[in-house]
Amino acid sequence: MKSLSLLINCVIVLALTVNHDSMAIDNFAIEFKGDGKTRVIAPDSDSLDITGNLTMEAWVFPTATSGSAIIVNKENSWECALQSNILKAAIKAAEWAWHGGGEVPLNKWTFVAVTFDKKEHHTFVNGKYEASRANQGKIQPTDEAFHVGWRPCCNNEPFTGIIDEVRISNVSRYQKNKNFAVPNREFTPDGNTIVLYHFNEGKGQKAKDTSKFKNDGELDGGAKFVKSKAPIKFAAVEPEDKLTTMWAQIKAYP
Ligand SMILES: [Ca+2]
Ligand SMILES: [Ca+2]
Repeated sequence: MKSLSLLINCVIVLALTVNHDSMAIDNFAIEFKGDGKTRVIAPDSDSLDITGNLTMEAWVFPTATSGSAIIVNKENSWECALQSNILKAAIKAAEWAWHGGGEVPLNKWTFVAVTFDKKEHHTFVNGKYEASRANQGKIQPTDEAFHVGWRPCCNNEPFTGIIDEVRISNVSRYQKNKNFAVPNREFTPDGNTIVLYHFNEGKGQKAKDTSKFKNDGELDGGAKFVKSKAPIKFAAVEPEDKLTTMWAQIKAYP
């Protein structure tokens, strides 16, 4: 009996291993044409009405310089963009104006982050602290939709290039004057994650939000999935992951 159960275990483990390999999903991202139509859009929601601490992050691969190329936008509330290749943000607290710092080159993958702590907003490029701007108070919430690569204002300030791994959080994840290690894996959602798009669907029109708030996006105006070469591995296997759970069950098998 013991050798039989051992054999069964081996077969199950082999099956899981094969299954896991065949799941070898490709990494995808979204390509934006910069034509004023291409966007990812998610409807307004209570969770998107962030009024306190905030972090906006993404991997970006711009292919053209423009006066303003939106990365993420919640109009009249918070947004960040590349303006002549410089990372900037506008957050509607004491002021609604573009400020920032940190150069983002064309045709390279760069990790950009903006944080707000109700006193200032801060920009970070590839984990390096770049600039701060005083902007006291709470952020004004709006009923506007959430967008990637586009804004419903100002000739849309469209992004040209590829964007991957968009995360919006209601916490300030990085601090003024402090650098941090560039993430080498996809993020996993935590309690402060409001939006997390891996964009790994690869086809169709839906961008699934892996946060608990389900701010799913829709690809619109010709936005399309393309293979991503952003230098990140897939998210670490989470404890609640099915494979891990099954593995624990197998190990518990007498
Ligand atoms: Ca709202
Ligand atoms: Ca991706």
